[in-house]
Amino acid sequence: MRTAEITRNTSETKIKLKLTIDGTGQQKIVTKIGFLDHMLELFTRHGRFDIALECDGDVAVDGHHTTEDIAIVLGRAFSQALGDRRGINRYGSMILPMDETLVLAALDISGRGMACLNVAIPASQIGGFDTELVEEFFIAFARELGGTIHLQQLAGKNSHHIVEACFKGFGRALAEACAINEVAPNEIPSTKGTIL
Ligand SMILES: [Mn+2]
Repeated sequence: MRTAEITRNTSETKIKLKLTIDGTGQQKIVTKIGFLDHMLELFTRHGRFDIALECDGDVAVDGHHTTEDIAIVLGRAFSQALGDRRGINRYGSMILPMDETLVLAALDISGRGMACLNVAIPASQIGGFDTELVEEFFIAFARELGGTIHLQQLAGKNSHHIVEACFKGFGRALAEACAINEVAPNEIPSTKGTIL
């Protein structure tokens, strides 16, 4: 079972997370930020992970610490649950349409943490959530996972759709990258012999 359980407490956020990579999309997510709950629920459902996540953060300040710290804990949990990366596909991608929006999500679980976003979100806030935190989320996730995340907006105008397409597409791409490659289930997918 590829699972991880993490508790992380700082003066800014207190987070409890339970992750199962090979799940069915079950979720219990409470972040105190409605729009972030919505995005993480989509990510969980479309990646078919099981995630129980509770965050008690300083949302009276703003959503920054909560968003970034949740991404840290999620990225770390996926990294832990994947272990030495043996047998995984390593790469995953999805071109995700949502109405007028189209977003390309591509991922390489390479050992190198990096997020490249080319996404123009017209609104600065969605339901009180600062949209500049989208990039912060993926940067923190990529760093902790040890992987390269690309999100390229190919079309789209509606801010809610654009962000939602990023989270859904990333969920699908991550599920594919984490999945076991049936052709080479015992190989570490790197010419270097190690990914970590
Ligand atoms: Mn929505």
